[in-house]
Amino acid sequence: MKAGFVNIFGKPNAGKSTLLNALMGEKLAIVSSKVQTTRHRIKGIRTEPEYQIIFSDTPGIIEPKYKLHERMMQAVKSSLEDADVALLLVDVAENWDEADAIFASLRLKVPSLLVVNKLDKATPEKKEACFSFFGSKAYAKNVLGISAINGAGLPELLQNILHYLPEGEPFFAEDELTDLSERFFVAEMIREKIYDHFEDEIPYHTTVLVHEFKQKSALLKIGANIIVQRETQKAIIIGERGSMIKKIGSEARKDIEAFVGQKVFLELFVKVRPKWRENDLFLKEYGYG
Ligand SMILES: Nc1nc2c(ncn2[C@@H]2O[C@H](COP(=O)(O)OP(=O)(O)OP(=O)(O)O)[C@@H](O)[C@H]2O)c(=O)[nH]1
Ligand SMILES: [Mg+2]
Repeated sequence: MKAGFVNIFGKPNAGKSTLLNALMGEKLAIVSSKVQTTRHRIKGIRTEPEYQIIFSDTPGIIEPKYKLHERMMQAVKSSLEDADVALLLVDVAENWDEADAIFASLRLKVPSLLVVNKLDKATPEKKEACFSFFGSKAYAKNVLGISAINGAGLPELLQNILHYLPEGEPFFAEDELTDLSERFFVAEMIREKIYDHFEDEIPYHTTVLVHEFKQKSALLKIGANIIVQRETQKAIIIGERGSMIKKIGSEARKDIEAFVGQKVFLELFVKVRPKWRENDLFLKEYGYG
């Protein structure tokens, strides 16, 4: 039996969450076309007869600008500490030198695989150039190409991971999929809709906290607060006569119902908490502990 932690690192938007979901065959992590979507370490546990891999999605690596960012980078740090195998993910279309500088700075001591993503939209020449750029880097045992969005290259990636995965007994029961709560995933599904529908600073000034999660006969009642920093942002999220919050609520409710497998009554509120991203108490309350 092989068992271990395989942690995914990369710049924002490289496709780390998309890759976690593809490796799990299940949507655990939210995805968006905007940078800095993931804020926590998200574990996905895959148990097969011959192995157990605990994959971790992590926030995109950035230079912290406020306390929320610092917490996000702590999630990256914790994932650096317990990795058995590291996946260094790069978008074939991003700036390779920047990615290289970040990967080199991680000073990984565990076997690391350089994974080039989004090959579905790269020319063969671009792909070759990227492979030869990263092929000469000392931190990578191997360079592999994938498309996380359509699954191309994933069987080979898994083969490579298993090659470097240590022997050992499983860490989790075989029916465990993750270590995070249903409440966490519900909050994330709501947050994903905010990334989908709002531009500029809104997604970055927002967080979501589930405060009620109760079975009421045939219905699961969920209450959640959408936290913003300013009154103007609250007005934008609510929209004209409540149109935007209604849209977010009904889209999120559909995802949540599919996730919990039952009918959900979802109630959303918007709360203004000035500078919550800089406030230790708020950050703790909102799950950025
Ligand atoms: N064309 C293409 N797009 C992809 C692929 N993988 C991911 N994407 C897109 O890239 C964008 C970012 O994907 P995410 O999975 O959210 O990226 P991430 O690395 O988790 O980003 P952060 O959480 O912000 O660090 C989304 O629009 C994805 O649909 C791929 O293989 N091909
Ligand atoms: Mg992500």
